[in-house]
Amino acid sequence: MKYIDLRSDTVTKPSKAMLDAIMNAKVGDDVFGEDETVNKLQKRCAELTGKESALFVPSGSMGNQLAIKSHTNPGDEVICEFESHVFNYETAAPSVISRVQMFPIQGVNGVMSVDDIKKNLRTKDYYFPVDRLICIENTHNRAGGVIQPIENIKEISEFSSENDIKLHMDGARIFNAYVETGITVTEYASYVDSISFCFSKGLGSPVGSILCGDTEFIKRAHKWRKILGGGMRQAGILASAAMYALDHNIERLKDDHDKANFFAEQISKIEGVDVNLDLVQTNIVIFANSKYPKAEYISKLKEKGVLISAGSYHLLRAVFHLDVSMEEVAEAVNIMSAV
Ligand code: TLP
Repeated sequence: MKYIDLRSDTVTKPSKAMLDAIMNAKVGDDVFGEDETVNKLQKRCAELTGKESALFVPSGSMGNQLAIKSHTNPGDEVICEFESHVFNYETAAPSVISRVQMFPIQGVNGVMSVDDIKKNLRTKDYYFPVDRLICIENTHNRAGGVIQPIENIKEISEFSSENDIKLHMDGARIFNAYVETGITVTEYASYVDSISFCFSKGLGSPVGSILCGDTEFIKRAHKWRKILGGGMRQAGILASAAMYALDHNIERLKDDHDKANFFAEQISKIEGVDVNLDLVQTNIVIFANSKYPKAEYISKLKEKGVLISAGSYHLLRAVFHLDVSMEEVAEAVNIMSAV
């Protein structure tokens, strides 16, 4: 059966044109720093984010974990949002790799206010851990692709510099925020010490993410990438796909947002389906269905050819990407209505 796959924007397969770019990639051994395409990509991403340096990494998770490792010392504390990817979906890696304590703060739809952070900030008393890093996620996955308001980012940025705390942005889907708000990635990145983003989500590459920051930070991350076994040799094969994605697949993300909006509006009319349309800001739709238990509903839809994934708690998630057409989205809506 051909499925309409809405589980994630990670499920896309490289297009013919992207495969051609891969075939023509100039490669070398990146562990020796000799892969031309990786070097070009890193330079381009450093420029794009206005940072001194960038490091190509296999995954968004590794980008986040290298950021945490390179900003902190064991025993430090990292403030993050309660529903963040780094806290929920990275297998407690901060406690294993960086030996830090995560301090999750409940935000509103994925957005932590500076007041919430202030309230929870540790004093300098010796028995407290040191608050060394704050992580924010833009767009916020579990909240449903919610964009962090720029004023909020600015406030957290000012607060963190005043308190000598580093700020990392998990920008796995930062280009989704950009196409919607018009705020450039350079501007978003200017408020944080480090930013990571993924080529393998809406941008449609098969593998790869990037971590950007200052030179000393990236040097530490580079060493830790090697320690974690992330030295990738002829990684230009992957970097060429990432370059292609940056050239061709950014502006089209808006189409994915249109599909998400259409889907959300349509399913909101189905009895038993509950979706907050205000939170559908980019390419993710989080919704609830009161008619069936979650797992049963997912498997009923699968039987009819639609794949969706489980969101947090009782929630369900559908994600829109370049491998699903508007016609397929309409078809998915029809199937959901029938089910
Ligand atoms: N998100 C995946 C799953 O892990 C949930 C998805 O299907 O959405 N930051 C954010 C905000 C993410 O959404 C993800 C992946 C990552 C980091 C990690 O990226 P990868 O999967 O490349 O390690």
